[in-house]
Amino acid sequence: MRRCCRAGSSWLTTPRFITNATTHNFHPIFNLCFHRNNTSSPTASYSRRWYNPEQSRRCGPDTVRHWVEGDSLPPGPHQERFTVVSYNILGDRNVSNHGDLYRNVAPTYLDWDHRRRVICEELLGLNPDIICLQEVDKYYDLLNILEKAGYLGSYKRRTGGSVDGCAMFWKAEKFLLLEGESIEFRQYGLRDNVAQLSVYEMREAQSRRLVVGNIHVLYNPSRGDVKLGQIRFLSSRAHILSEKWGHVPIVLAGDYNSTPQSPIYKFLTSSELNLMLHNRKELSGQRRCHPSQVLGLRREKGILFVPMDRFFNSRWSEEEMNVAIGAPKCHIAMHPLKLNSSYAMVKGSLTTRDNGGEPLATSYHSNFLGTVDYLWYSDGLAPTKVLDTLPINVLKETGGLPCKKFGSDHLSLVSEFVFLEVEGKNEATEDRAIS
Ligand code: KL2
Repeated sequence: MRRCCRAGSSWLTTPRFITNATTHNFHPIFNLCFHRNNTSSPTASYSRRWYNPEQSRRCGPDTVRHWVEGDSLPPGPHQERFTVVSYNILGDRNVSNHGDLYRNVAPTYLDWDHRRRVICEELLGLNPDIICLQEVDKYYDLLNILEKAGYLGSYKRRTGGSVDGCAMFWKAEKFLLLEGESIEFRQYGLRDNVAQLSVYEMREAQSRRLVVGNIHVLYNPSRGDVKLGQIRFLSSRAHILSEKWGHVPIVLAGDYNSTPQSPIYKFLTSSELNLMLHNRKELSGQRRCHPSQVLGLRREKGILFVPMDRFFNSRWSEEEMNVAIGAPKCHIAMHPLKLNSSYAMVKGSLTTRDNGGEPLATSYHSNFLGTVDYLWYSDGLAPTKVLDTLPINVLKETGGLPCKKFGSDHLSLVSEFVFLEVEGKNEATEDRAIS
């Protein structure tokens, strides 16, 4: 099956509704092309769009995003599905604090009123069941709009001087909030970042419960120890909530400020990391994502010296080890979850993904072009489709985000998940846990 819809100029204001024959549901799809997963050969529609300079001149870069379906699922009814968005929407305050990152962006595209409209139109067009946002500093602006579309919301502001935080919204008719908690990492000596955790129950299938986490990990590229500590702590809290509510599956959304090539990514996927094998200043991979490096305009500096650099900088202080691992005299950081990344598991076009299947870029501004956003999920769930990101060349043509169609310097990540039958697991017990 392959369906494509051409984006009209009014793609955001007039969502299209396309039947998804696999699920027998109607999914509102805007500015999207729908096709089956095919990693080896990008579809004709990709190349037709891509190599048409006329079109590019008339309409600007072709910023159409495509739904990609996952491979076949294990046997089961697969009835209970839900969609999750993770989106760093770029705080209004951060636009002014880091103006040099957006010097290529027209001032109108940086204006909050414009960005709020574009971001909300995108979210409403996607019509997701759960929305996890980061860098939210105008929560009530968003709540006002999303409430009218049937969402409830929760917000956790960062500690310290920052005015932004994390926000979660969920469709009230689809999910009941059983329990919500927020994490202030400052309480554990892990800086001023915050995270949220919510436990939901599907209203139409009360045996289906779900833990959803939302985090904006510390930015500082040199402080991989703190990033590890924050991620470890979030996983551990998510695990506790999952056990408490009947061993329920978990989705962890967010901006992890770490790239797919980084040791921190490895930590997330393999649940452990031997810190002695890594330069503590290179745990996040952020330093290798300057647009000029990624676009091949500049040769990577000091590439010959990387091994020596790694050797000399790999010494960790006891305090840094403690921050990363949370236990003294131990070199292995661990977290209790078995996680997969939904984009890595639903392969997209070769033009949008790296060798591991992760997007080539989820964020683009003057100092960064790469991937830091993820939708992680645990056993008991499978991603059935994702909204593909954009090819690097298309992002390059925008000159930098935000742009006319995208209201942030990040792209939204969107995945549909299905509950899987796991024997004796994720079936909530008769008597609910008491919160
Ligand atoms: O990388 V981000 O953008 O997830 O998109 O998270 C942080 C950065 C966000 C919140 O701290 O502000 C951005 N250079 C570039 N960007 C920065 C810097 C910086 N020095 N400090 C914060 N941010």
